[in-house]
Amino acid sequence: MGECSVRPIVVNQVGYPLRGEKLAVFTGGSHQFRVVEEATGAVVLEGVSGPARFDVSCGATLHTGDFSELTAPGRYRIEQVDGAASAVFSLAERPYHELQQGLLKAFYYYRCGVTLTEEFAGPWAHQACHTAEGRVHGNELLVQDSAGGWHDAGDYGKYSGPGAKAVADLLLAYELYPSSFESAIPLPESDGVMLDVLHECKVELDWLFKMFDPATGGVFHKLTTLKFPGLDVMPEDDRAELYFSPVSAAATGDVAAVMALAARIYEPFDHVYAEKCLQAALRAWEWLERHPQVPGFVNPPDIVTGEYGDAVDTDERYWAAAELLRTTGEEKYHTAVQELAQLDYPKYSLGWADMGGYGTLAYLLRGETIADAALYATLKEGLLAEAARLMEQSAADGYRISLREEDYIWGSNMLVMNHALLLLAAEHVSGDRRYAACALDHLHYLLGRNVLDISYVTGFGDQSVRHPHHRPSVGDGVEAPVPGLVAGGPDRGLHDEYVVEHLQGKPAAQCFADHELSYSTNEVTIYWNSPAVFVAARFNLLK
Ligand code: G3I
Ligand code: 9MR
Ligand code: ZN
Repeated sequence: MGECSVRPIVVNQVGYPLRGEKLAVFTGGSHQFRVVEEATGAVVLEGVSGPARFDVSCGATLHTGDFSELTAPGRYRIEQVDGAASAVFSLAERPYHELQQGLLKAFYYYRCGVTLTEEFAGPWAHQACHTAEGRVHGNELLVQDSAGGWHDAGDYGKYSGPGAKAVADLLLAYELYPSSFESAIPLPESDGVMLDVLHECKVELDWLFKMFDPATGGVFHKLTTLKFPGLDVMPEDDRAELYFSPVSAAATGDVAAVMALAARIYEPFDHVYAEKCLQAALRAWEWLERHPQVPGFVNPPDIVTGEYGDAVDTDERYWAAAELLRTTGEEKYHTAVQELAQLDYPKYSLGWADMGGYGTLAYLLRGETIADAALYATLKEGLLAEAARLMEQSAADGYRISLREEDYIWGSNMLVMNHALLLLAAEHVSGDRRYAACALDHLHYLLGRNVLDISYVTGFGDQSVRHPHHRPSVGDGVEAPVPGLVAGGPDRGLHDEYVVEHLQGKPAAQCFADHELSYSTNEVTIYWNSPAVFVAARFNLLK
């Protein structure tokens, strides 16, 4: 495959709930359309799409057709007289249930250090990987246990900050929508007592404990080999030496925050574990206090794996303070939040570099009655203003999402899902359901209602990503990619050789290639999956 082209009729390929708005987007000249039952070819609805307009990000003239009137469960496609047809999609009760399960199961496939057994991984089973101890870079006589956690992405690096973002999204999803997580995935740990989402997050938290520098209490930025292995190397065959990169303030702040969050979430199930998380959070916080000003992380010269450089660490400190406040109730963290909130950095952004949004959410979710009234009001207004901006941008967009042309960056699908998460947070604090409707439009985009007619989630949708830049999917000899993985999506910066050669001059939203060589558009990561789990959890119960 590789290059993807503009398609005449696009829908959410997974489908739509029986009730509520159902829209398809058209690029052809004709405005007449009909909905056809897949099995019988029977026309079940005829309609006319609205006025056409040109969309700059997509480089196409678009119009929207409404088929909300159709409410009978089934499998359908949309057709036009000139022969154009959409992907097949379902109308069903709870159409996003399996999707949510699959997006969460993806984290099992990302597990490192354990055998993925056939019982749980099917054809994607593989041997345990990366079980060796890691060397502390710069102090190479020091070696320590480094096993476990999740691989970051299509590469096998493990990075503290991105890992913390992924866990935070999953724990917040559980906190806001616990009943969406009731069915077992299942996982090897499924026990009917603690939900699988919490079992899965424990995998990463257990590894994050190992990322502490025993000497200082700071958190190592990452654990990787010196360079990336070849694209077809299976995880268990990647046996190069593993190195802990130096401690960074960003990683230490992120881990302080996520450990404080975890301490709260796990307390009802396992007091000892919750206490261990809290002690880790306190350790990391103390490091931050002792290091008020430190330069941002840069890769040591001999390490060329993902850098995740982040020069600004006030947002991570703010998030850590807000989570510690929420978990312990101690006044000193309230003072820290109040001070850090005065500084200038994005307060409604959800990472991986700009984590301030999580601090804001922690403060707002803690509750109004115990908050500093002025700060609470400022942050709530700010959140709703940002949500309003996203709604406005979405209303002006041909596919109803909030990305501006310049937002089609490396990992643009993370922005799509982060924005949806933020809209849902706005719904949560305001009770206004219009934010959720806009968030759902973002899910429709991810699952195929986009200019390329592609579902960016492997294994979900009639025309989903088939060739992700994901080493196990390339190396395992199985035709289908590992399922449930969210691809990065269009990146107008054309950041790899494949897209430089094939996509010159394309409009922003078309700068995507379903090709295994395109690491800047078609890689997958844990922190692109995690906000998608949050969004799917909100809509899992829709009928
Ligand atoms: O923020 C700027 C924005 O202001 C500017 O307008 C825009 C123009 O290109 O760039 C934005 O920065 C981009 C940044 O991501 C935003 O998050 C950079 O161009 C872009 O190069 C950078 O890409 C990161 C990429 O690593 C390269 O460093 C991705 O976010 C990040 O997700 C990705 O992470 C990799 C890891 O290194 C290794 N593991 C896989 C993972 C996913 O590909
Ligand atoms: O394969 C690597 C991918 O997993 C990383 O996310 C990406 C980050 O920059 O880098 C990829 O490796 C490429 C390297 O950066 C440049 N040379 C080609 C490599 C891919 O084959
Ligand atoms: Zn591994």
